[in-house]
Amino acid sequence: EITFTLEQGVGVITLNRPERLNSFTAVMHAELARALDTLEAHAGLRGVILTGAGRGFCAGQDLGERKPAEDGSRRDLSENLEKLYKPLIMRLRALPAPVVCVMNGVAAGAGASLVLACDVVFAVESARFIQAFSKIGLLPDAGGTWFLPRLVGSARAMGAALFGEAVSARQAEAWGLIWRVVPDADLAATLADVRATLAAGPTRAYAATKQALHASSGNTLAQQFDLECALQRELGYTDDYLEGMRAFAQKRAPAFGGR
Ligand code: LHQ
Repeated sequence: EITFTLEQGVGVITLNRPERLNSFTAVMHAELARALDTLEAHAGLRGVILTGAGRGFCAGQDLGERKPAEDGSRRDLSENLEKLYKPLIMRLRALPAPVVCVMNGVAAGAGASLVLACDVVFAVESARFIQAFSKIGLLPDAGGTWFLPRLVGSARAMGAALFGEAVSARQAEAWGLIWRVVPDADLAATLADVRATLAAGPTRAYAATKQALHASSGNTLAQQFDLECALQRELGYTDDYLEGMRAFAQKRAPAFGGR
């Protein structure tokens, strides 16, 4: 239910259940977990791209798999969240390389949370975000209540989460929920550009940047200085820093090897 390639250090995960807008099933979760095993074990990892097949990115949990019991019985929803969604989101956040979402269409429910867990998000102009949870009597999960207020502030987070109205890609960009909107026609080109950028990037610097920016929301300024010192010390010894400085002096583009 996904396709996964790993070339030149860049993993591309494509959610692939287009007829159900790539909504999550247990099978899809298992396949994503296997892809993450591979990505985590790859010493030369330089980036990951997440996208979807068809007109949607991800419509959240497959509601067919979680059918409300017609007989009125209730169920524990936390198990799925703890065993499937939490590891997925936490593992993507912890990867020592940027995870870039190239959002090809609508993201709803846990699908929206997945997008927000990515380090950088490009979205086609026709894409929308829907905090669909309240419409089925739930709260935003899969990290949604953590990501949303940090990205857009509590007023917008509350409005979006409580009322569940669609947020357009343009609005999401204006709010700072995503990095950039691209024309629908540029989807494939955006994916190719991101792939080339990640494959040729200063991978160690990217990893340190990701780590530091993620750590900042729980740190004081003094703690963040300590982290910057520790990480910059390491980067000062990398091949890529040497190459970056040489390229600057020689007025040419750097050729980073990711080391
Ligand atoms: C779907 C789905 C879907 C199955 C579209 N499932 N088939 C929840 C519970 C438990 C534990 C843990 O966490 C969670 C977290 C969650 O993610 S809760 C939120 C779940 N997601 C939603 O409530 C979103 C449901 N989908 C929608 O509201 C719409 O499909 C959106 C607004 C995403 C897109 O609308 P349209 O562009 O009009 O497409 P559509 O509704 O016609 O969908 C196309 C097909 O995909 C359709 O099937 P059909 O047989 O009629 O062609 C939908 O039934 C199916 N589909 N989402 N989540």
